[in-house]
Amino acid sequence: MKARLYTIPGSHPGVAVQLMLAQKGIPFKRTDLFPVVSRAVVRGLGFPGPTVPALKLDGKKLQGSRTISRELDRVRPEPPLFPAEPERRAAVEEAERFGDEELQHPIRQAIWWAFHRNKAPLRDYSEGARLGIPVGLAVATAGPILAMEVRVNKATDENVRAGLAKLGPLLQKVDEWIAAGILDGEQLNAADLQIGPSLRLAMTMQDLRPSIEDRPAGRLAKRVQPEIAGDFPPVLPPAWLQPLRATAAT
Ligand SMILES: N[C@@H](CCC(=O)N[C@@H](CS)C(=O)NCC(=O)O)C(=O)O
Repeated sequence: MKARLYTIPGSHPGVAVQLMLAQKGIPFKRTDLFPVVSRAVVRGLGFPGPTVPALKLDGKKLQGSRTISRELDRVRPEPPLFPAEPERRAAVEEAERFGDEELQHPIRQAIWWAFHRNKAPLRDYSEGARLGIPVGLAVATAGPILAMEVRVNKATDENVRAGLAKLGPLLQKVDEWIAAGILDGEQLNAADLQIGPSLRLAMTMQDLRPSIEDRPAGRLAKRVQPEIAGDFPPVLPPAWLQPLRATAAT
């Protein structure tokens, strides 16, 4: 099987797909793209949309972490990413959808907002990235890209603050799914692999880590992705973190 993954360094759904491929035992090559530039590249390669993760699998063009998880189960059924029993499968699909549609984006917005305020930590986050230019140069010239990321992701003060206010209830939901055995079972499923990297990325932010790491959701994230590059010193206004800290404490 021939697989090439197109991703952006640090992309949480990009990590999810790398973990899926690893779990399936499918060797793959990885092309790291510059954020923003990635949009034109991915379209130029013939994928239908502008985002990563995008995967060429035996010539077939797959885009989006949820499309990819399904296709991987189709072409390489073992070990499965989804349970066979219909009710359990529906529960895992719902948790995976939640990870994609509800959890991914507030974290994406918070991290781009943070990089736009302080680009110094980009160097650590870029560890292991293969961008074709020295990381120092990439970081030094990142300003316009960061401004565009804030724009395309609508990472305004208002939206980031609102997203952070929702994070407590989202974590609660993940904890409940773990308690119900839908997540964090013996074998990691598509929802674990979708949700884990989002929470792991959030935990690189010192502002968020204490509210996540000591709860079931945080332990799942570390199980799914034990290592991650990057560490963001405090950057978010404390008032924005207040709702998360209040829910995490209860
Ligand atoms: N929800 C999609 C992710 C789509 C998405 O927004 N991807 C981001 C990276 S995490 C992207 O391609 N951004 C383009 C850019 O940053 O310019 C999935 O799970 O596949």
